[in-house]
Amino acid sequence: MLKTLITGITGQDGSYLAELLLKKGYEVHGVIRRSSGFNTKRIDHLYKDPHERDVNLFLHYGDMTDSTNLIRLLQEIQPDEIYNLAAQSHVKVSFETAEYTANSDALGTLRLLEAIRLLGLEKKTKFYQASTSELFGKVQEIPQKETTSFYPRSPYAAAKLYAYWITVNYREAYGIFACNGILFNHESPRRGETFVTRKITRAAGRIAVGLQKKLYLGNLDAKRDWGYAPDYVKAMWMMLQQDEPEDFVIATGETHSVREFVELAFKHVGIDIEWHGKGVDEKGIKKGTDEILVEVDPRYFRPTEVELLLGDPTKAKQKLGWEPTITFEELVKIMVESDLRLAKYELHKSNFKG
Ligand code: NDP
Ligand code: GDR
Repeated sequence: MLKTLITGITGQDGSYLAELLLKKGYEVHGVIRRSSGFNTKRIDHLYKDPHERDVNLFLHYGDMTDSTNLIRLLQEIQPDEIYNLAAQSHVKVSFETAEYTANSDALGTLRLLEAIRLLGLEKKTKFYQASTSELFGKVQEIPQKETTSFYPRSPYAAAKLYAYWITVNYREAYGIFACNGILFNHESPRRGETFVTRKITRAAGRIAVGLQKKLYLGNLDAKRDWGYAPDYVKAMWMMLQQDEPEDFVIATGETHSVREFVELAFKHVGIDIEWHGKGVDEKGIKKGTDEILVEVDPRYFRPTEVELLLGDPTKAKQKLGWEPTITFEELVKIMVESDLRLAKYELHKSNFKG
């Protein structure tokens, strides 16, 4: 039975990847962080009591900032594949926590690669690095592909740039089967609630049932190539099944603005939005009324912004046979429907409390 270690298993991608690998018959090990609250809600449905039979999912406490912990985990598990998904992954937050972001996202990747070397696992353990379209940052070329030059625009992207290159370097220097998946934005009902897509679909659901009045957003003009997370974790696995380790862009090849996402999400709950004003004064108004549902709040602006991301997934299609299965319209619908159900449940709970 193949063994895999997933860092960041409690995150959006980690949870979908764990599902995929368990279905494929892997023994899955995941790193979780100690927290004073519950942080395993995305994987609770996969977890079985270790005393039961046929248990294939094992969780271990750890942290990307703790070298000895990572070394010990690799020594115990001897994984055939590592998926390094753990990261402080919020771009705006990285401006506030730049040093911590570099420690976990950049040095954390180095720590794992060094652990592979130290334990002599170079020929056994394949390594996937969660690289990002944020590496492209300030537009150099459209669409962005594997050969497009990088121009990071945040502490997060700069940390991920180091992680990208150290992964390439350890592949070239020590022959480790290591791949960078340069993944463009991918979303789902499990997306963290402070990323823009989920923030919008949560608000659409809550406004529709009367639990919220307004949605405050930052830059409405930003454009992203948004795909569906379960499609993207499949690509991660496919990369590690190749004969040779390589880096791949994973994207849909379509780009849409935050404004378009808002319009479509609200349409799904029966609300037509009309835009009035410009820049920080722009407002999204419910058609046929004077009800302001969306306002711009500059606190959500970033000191340096990535204005436009559009990926070219041709290499992934040709070499991996990977293609996205969910369109932008379908993605918005999946997320809104899920968040509308959640809002109705919240409403029911609040009525019940009286
Ligand atoms: P999430 O933010 O949903 O999940 C991040 C995961 O990393 C969580 O499990 C989190 O644990 C864990 N984590 C954070 N810091 C540490 C640390 N210091 N030590 C151990 N674990 C830590 O991210 P996604 O699932 O969306 O993304 C997965 C990876 O892919 C990330 O590396 C992200 O940067 C990258 N990426 C994401 C894209 C996207 O659009 N989603 C696109 C391209 C790249 P906890 O639950 O305890 O917070
Ligand atoms: P991003 O995702 O920065 O692309 O990083 P996010 O959803 O945070 O922002 C996308 C764009 O929307 C604009 N925006 C807002 N963003 C947030 N979070 N909140 C707002 O209120 C808001 N209003 C407008 C942002 O300015 C930005 O332009 C995600 C993360 O998953 C990274 O880890 C990953 O590497 C990249 O995607 C690819």
